Amino acid sequence: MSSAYIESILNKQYLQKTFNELASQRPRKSNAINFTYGTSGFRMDSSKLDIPLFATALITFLRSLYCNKFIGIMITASHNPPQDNGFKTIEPKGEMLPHSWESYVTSIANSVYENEYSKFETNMLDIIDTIFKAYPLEKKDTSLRIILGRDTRSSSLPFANFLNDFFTNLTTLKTENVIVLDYGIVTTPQLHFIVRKHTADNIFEQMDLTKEYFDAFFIPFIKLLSKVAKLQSFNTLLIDCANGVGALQLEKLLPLYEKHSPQLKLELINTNYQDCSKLNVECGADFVKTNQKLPGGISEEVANNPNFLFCSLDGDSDRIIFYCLTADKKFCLLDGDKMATLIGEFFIEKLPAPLLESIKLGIVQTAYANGSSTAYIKDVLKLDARCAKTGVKNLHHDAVENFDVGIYFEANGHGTVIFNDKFMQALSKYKLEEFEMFISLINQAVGDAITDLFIVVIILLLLELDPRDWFKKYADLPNTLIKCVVPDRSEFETFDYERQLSKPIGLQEMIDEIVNETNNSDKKNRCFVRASGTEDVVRIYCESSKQENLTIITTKVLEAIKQITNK
Ligand code: G16
Repeated sequence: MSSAYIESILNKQYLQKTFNELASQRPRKSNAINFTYGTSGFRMDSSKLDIPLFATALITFLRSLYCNKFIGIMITASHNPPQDNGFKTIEPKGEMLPHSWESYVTSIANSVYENEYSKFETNMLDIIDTIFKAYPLEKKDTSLRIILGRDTRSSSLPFANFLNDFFTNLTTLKTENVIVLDYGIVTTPQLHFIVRKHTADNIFEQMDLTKEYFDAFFIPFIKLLSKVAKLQSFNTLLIDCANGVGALQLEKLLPLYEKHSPQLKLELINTNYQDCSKLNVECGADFVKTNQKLPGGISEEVANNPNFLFCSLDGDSDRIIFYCLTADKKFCLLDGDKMATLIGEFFIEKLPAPLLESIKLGIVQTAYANGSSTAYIKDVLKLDARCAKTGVKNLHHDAVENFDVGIYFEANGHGTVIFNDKFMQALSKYKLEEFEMFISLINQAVGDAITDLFIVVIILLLLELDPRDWFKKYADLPNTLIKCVVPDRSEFETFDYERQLSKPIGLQEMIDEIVNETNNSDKKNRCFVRASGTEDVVRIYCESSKQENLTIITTKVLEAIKQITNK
């Protein structure tokens, strides 16, 4: 395939018309922004997303032709505020866009700035040439296969309409070779599942795959629940849906769940997904993790009821955070680190020793993992703990490359478990029916709040573990995560898995000095700064064995950032 071939199947008039419409609005909408396909695709205020949308559509078009398979686009800004939105593409097997293609889509977005269509077209064809030189492929029969999904934001439907229109009109391929399936409002993990399913089963038309998604994970969940003799520590799980798509999907699931008369009650709060202005506001996984407190919508009576366990989903239901209160009302955060260690412990407890010895089982975290969790993994669980850059795609790759069973979680509650054929073959030699059913609860494609919910609940119930005892497994070092608005976050460059800055020059030395000056003999102070890939801020993470050090360190680091960026 070559740029000449792509050129021959483009409806140039349509492309030019669309480009000109963008160009006419450009000064108003996308004033001098340097676009980057970041941690989770493009993400920013929805009013500025016109060019990223166009670039995402073009790269998806190319990727679909290149793979000759379905490629998905999810329209969501997940944990971000309601006015934001974003796009990320989903590969045929449910993975994220390959790293090298991220730079192509970034180049396309930034090249739209040339005001003339002819310059843009030359630039785009150059990029296409670069792509197909790097990925040579000869194909005669190409087809465009796209799957769309979106969250509940008010801007999501207009974006989906644009994409439907764009793909239908962009090419001169025969109609039967252009398939655009719009799955409407779905969670991000559901869209990953749907794309994977279309690819695996060669399905070319739209089907009720959200039902299949639920069946795949929900049926083993119900079966495992029925094996629990009697609920010991909690009898109700209260799910904060962040007023997002999780509410819509779980509201469909709840009547099915109740038909099985389960002992464990599931209750939903923050379910107002119809009012987009409420999405993630004072609720949801990010709110609970960052503020380390209960979300809105929980009465004091419920909060103090020892029979309740709580959890919060995020805006597109790919992350989850658990929590509970102690008898003296202490807030116990059960975050991604706690989930990773719980799952690790469950594998260790349930797998026979010879099997465990024959496989590589380990945990992948990021720089945000609490130091106590990493120490617990290494010293108590005796497992390998690895660090990857922020973004589940990075953790996923690391887990696949290094482990037969890789448990990966970001502290913010985003993660899952992957296992390879070697593990599955080894497992099949033992007759561990219950464990096999347990692993079928796991969505290996991507971090998924709903399946993670099933996993954690089943582990707690099968181990008869009280959530408060889960919390006590290790004590988190006091920590804080704050945001800082800077003139240009792209000036912040990191190395060492984002634990250190190489730019702006001099800032890392200042941070080191601040951290050292308050360090106790245990040397547990830690602080790092990195540019967010999803919000226009830099993030400052700090932990220490002394709570009072956190404010001292972050105040000084904020001053240092101000000093350096205002130079
Ligand atoms: C996304 C990514 C996560 C990442 C988070 C914050 O989450 O999927 O892996 O941890 O953004 O990233 P950053 O610190 O770069 O802004 P979500 O749930 O918003 O899609």
